[in-house]
Amino acid sequence: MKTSPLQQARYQYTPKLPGMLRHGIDEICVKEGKETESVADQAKIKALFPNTYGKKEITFVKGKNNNPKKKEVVGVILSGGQAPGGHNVISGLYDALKKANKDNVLIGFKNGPSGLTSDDYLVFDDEYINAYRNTGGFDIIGSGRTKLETEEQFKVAVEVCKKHGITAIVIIGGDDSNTNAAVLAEYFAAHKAGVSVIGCPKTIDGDLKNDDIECSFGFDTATKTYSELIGNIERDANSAKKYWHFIKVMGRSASHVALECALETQPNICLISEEVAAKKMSLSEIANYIADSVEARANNGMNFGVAIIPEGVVEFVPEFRVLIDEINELLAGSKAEEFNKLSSWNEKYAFIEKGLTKESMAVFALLPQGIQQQLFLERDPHGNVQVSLIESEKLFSALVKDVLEERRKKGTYKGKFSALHHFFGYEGRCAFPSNFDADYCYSLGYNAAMLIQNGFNGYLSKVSNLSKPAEEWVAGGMPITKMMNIERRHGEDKPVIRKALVELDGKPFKYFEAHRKEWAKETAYTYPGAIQYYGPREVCDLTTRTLALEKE
Ligand code: FBP
Repeated sequence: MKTSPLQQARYQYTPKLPGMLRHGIDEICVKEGKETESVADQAKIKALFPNTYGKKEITFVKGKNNNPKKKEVVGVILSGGQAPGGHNVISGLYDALKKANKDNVLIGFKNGPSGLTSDDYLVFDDEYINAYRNTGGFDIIGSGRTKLETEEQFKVAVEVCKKHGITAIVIIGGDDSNTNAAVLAEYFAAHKAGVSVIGCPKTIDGDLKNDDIECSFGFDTATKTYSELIGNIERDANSAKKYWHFIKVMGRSASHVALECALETQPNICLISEEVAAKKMSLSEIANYIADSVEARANNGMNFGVAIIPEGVVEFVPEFRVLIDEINELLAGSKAEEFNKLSSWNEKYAFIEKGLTKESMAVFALLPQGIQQQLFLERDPHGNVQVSLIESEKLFSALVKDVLEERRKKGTYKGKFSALHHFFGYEGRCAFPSNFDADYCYSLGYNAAMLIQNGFNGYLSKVSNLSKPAEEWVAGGMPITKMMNIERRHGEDKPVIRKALVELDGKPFKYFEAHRKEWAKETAYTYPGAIQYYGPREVCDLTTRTLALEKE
């Protein structure tokens, strides 16, 4: 395989471990903390996880490791969307396993959780691992979104584990995948399968975090990649002085990515979905809010700007949520066929007009035709609207244009408005991991091996104190059940890891809130530039602004 000079150089990079994990494996022992309780619904979660609930949080400290050195055969799975650093979790896990006992085996199940149930695997060796160290992507074994959640799947998993002599499974995934990891851990314990399950917190969305998990891996690199691009666009905007750029950034639901990019680049506008929901903002209120910035800047001769739009925002606009629910209802079952038989958009529009409530029709009528059609034509296998495909960057620029036209007619707005659109998502998910993610991920994997070696089950690999240099990081583990509560999912009460949305009273949002008025009017752009892998520590090992502010 042909490799680039950077890739060659990255192969040689030695990820930094937390100080405590730098000791020999025989010199690291477990310090037990308090017994844990789930964040809510304690009685219900305890009843659902009788074997794994309430275990103690643990930290690794210097001391004699008295664990018998039994041979470990570990299976690893990458689950869900790609996030920079996944390869390093696997290489950290591999190195620690081999360091503990050269006969230990690491098996990679291919293409996500389905690799376990279909027993599609490979066995790692030095040569294979070395070709992926410190690189982005999940192509080392592939990823997938199959969920491991049914009794049938668990039974097959037990058989596959038996066949390979597997003693532990490591699941690298987001909140859903780690919820399923906890359920699998409980199943293995209840059935005395002799297999433990350890999770690792992954997602560029940054929404798997809580009192124990300071951030999910991949968020650092992905937001740095988007921020570089946004900064470059800001500089272009400030050079050409003729475009407003509407930039949608990934983040399926929470707005952590958008907020972090805003803190890094100081754009004129950044919408935060959680605020939109809290203030119950309507589409036209949002459009007017953006138009105010366009107008204020135009009045100062600046017919250009940058607006960041979080991917999930439309679902947080209450009237839009109702519209989507009504559309899903309108096309449920056989009604979809009736709709699909209509040949022209005019006929379809009349069908829609008849089926929606007056309020939702008013919202629908506001939308540009392209978006209206998207809502009805691109549907998921269950027939529901695919909200993530809605081009919200185009939606908001079209709505802003309409508002500005109205203002022009009234004579209050005299500027020019020319919009360009971008969507940054896949560009960041497989970037070469920043030094932070390379170190953090390697540490998570290495630490997962330590948890396995010490016999823990149903734990999330935990590395904390992340705003400090790596030598001060703290390694340990937290029972996944501690992060769980009961939520309504698909009409059923389910135990799930609580998703972290942007906290409107948290320091990152407060900082943004304190500055955004000025940023909306002035050109206060900052240009973060490309991720630096080599050079001074204060440039190369920077954490996100979000983490820095949260830990201030
Ligand atoms: P995970 O939560 O699985 O990490 O994935 C997050 C994400 O990257 C979102 O930001 C985005 O909405 C989604 O995945 C895209 O998914 P897909 O890769 O299936 O298109």
